[in-house]
Amino acid sequence: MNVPESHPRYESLLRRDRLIEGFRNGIVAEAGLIAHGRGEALDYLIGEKTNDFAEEAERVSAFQLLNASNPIISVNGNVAALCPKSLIELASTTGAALEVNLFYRTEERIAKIVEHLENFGAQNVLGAEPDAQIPGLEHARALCTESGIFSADVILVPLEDGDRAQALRDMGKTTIVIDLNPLSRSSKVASVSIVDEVTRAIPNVTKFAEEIKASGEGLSKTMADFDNERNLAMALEAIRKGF
Ligand code: PTJ
Repeated sequence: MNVPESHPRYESLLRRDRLIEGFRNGIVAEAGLIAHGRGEALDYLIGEKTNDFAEEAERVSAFQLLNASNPIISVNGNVAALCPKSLIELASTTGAALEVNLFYRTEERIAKIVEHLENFGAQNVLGAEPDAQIPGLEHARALCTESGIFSADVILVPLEDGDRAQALRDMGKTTIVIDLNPLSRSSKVASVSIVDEVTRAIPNVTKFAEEIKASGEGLSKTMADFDNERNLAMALEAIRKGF
């Protein structure tokens, strides 16, 4: 990209560039470009920064992932293109496994995303050989692995579609959704909704997980007090008021 780092929209332009490149390399779905545009508009409205409500949700998410017995990070085309390194860092800090799981599923795209993550140093990426199904969804979107998403107790699903987010909740899992839209069905059905841009949110969750591990904190007051509905209401209020 020929835009200097001093450009006021550098970060945003870099994200676009990564998605376009991901699309050309067969990682990002066509609809992924559209989905990102919607996210950009909402990010603009929350000031293109991590707000207090998002930080609170990110901290709670770090607790949830660290306290899980089988934490999983679900990876789609957009997230793989936008922040592969941060995904791997979060997985290694929290002991979570990465599983590629796509809305617009093709075996070819799954293989490319697995390879892309491996090129950034990921190991044992799940998803290419599904052997289980999420109940309540039609065939392709239901496919997952038994040792990964199917048996996960805590699952991070960035940019998830509402149906699957609901189906995962119905399985009794703790779901953490990252979505800039506080009104999306995914945000509404999640146990913890992070209303923040995914490239900011994932490193923040890692940072909080590192802090929690270093301090040896147990179940903190932050977690006990967390109310997802109230947190979403604060995000909506921030969008309404403008920044
Ligand atoms: O790679 P696939 O096949 O799994 O497909 C991925 C997409 C994202 C195309 C698919 O899941 C999809 O169509 O998603 P939706 O239903 O458009 O929802 C995407 C949500 O994520 C929207 O509410 C967007 O506002 C939000 N969003 C988009 N980009 C970002 C984002 N949230 C946080 N950070 C972003 N960068």
